[in-house]
Amino acid sequence: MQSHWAPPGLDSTMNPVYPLGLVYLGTAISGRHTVRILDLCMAENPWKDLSDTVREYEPGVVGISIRNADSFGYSDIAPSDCSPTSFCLNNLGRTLEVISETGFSGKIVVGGQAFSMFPDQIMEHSDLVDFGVFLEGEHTFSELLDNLDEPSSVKGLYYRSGGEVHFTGRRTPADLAETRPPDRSLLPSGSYVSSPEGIGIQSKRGCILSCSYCIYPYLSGSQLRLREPVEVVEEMQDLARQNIECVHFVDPVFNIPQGHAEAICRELIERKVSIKWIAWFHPRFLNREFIRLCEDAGCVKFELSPDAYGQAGLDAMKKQLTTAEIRESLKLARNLKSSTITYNFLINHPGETVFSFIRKLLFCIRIKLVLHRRARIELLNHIRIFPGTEVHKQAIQEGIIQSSTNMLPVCLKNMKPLFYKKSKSVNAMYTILMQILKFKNAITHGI
Ligand code: B12
Ligand code: SF4
Repeated sequence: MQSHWAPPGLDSTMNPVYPLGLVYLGTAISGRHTVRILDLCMAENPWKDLSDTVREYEPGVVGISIRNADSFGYSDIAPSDCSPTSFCLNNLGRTLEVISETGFSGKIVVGGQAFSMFPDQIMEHSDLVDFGVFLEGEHTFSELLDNLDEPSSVKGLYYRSGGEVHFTGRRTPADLAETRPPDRSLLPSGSYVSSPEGIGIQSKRGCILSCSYCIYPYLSGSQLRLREPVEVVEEMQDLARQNIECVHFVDPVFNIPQGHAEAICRELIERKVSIKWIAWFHPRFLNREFIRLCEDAGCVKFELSPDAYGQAGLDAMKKQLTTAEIRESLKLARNLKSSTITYNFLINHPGETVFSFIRKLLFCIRIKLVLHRRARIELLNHIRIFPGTEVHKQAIQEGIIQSSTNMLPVCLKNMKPLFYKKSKSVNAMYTILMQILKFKNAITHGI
């Protein structure tokens, strides 16, 4: 089950996304077990739906996917203390309560990215959680179902024994060739088609880069595990047959390795698959021919995350990117036929100075002047500090947080200090910028 995580419609970050991880998980156990997937993010009345489903279906095991730590964006701008932010621990508490009230007597298993980022805290939160699956779930969950009475033999698992939580140790990430492609009939994509984020599809797991703030290599490994391009395209072809218009590659970076991305594009073109797609790209590996190939294969949005503009910031965050390469990406983007490009930049990151902040703003203006509506810029994001990243260690050394700081808060007050904001001068400039934007907004909306 995908845990309910936010009041629907109250926050722009809440566009529902197809729970691909759950579908992979269901696929891994289907055939040997009866599977039913419930996405509480799509429910009008989530707690009632949960209660009704458990009563009706009487499962032996309930699996809860905890994807997001909270519903907050990466910026600390908008929310006031009464904004509708929700926190995964609060939602988990309510979820467990509702399940208990049905008289459920089976086992409860949690997993998902937020669980893997905060396993100890989540296990300690409530002893109603029997097991926690760390990182990828296909093999661990599957083995657990066969060994519910002997969990210590299952790698990658948190379990309880003698009143304490134990961890069986990390499991080596599986070869994707050993992982069955997602059987989407377990959760038809139909209700998600209106999501602007498209339906998720995965062509690889892992990222070989190690940007200092990023949690992806921790979550999906720092070695690449690739799916066969033909298999990926067959999945896209199936989705196209079901009238899915747009898919979103959930890969950390689509164009590393470039040959794999090219093979997918060529296969899509050869089979004349009519489906639009979105992906994240690394600017270093873009060139004119590759961009054309992607567009011909259906790419409608190129997402770039240069994050910094200026070499000191790029190096401080280990971006493996140069300012010249970012500028080059803009030149290349002039040739986009019909697709759009998104530039994501962070603010007040390691290595940021007032000078780099101003340069970044000017570059963003330049992007808009050159590309107009074909470009979208995400500029107001701060680094959210997550354990398991280099920035977490750096922030402790720099006194931004303490090693004892609780990184999984349950209220906004405790959440606000968890963003990396070192330079006071940049912060002051950022505040001025926010005031200008608010003023501009007020004028535009006549308030
Ligand atoms: C792609 C992606 C997106 C895309 C989704 C596109 C789409 N159409 O699917 C977009 C851009 C829309 C997006 C949005 C957001 N995202 Co996002 N996203 C990702 C990304 C890169 C991949 C997710 C994915 O699909 N993985 C592939 C599937 C197959 O793997 P999986 O979900 O991890 O599932 C496996 C395991 O987790 C486990 N598992 C999962 N559930 C369960 C349940 C049980 C019971 C068990 C046993 C195991 C298990 O088994 C699965 C199979 O191995 C991850 C980063 C990452 N590397 O994981 C961030 C990530 C999941 N996102 C994150 C966040 C925060 C968000 C947003 C809240 C951002 C925002 N403020 O707007 C929104 C929320 C959207 C929503 N409604 O939930 C965080 C979540 C954790 C956290 N920090 O809170 C991550 C980890 C990134 C980060 N920087 O921290 N996201
Ligand atoms: S930010 Fe992107 S390129 Fe850098 S480590 Fe994370 S996923 Fe990889």
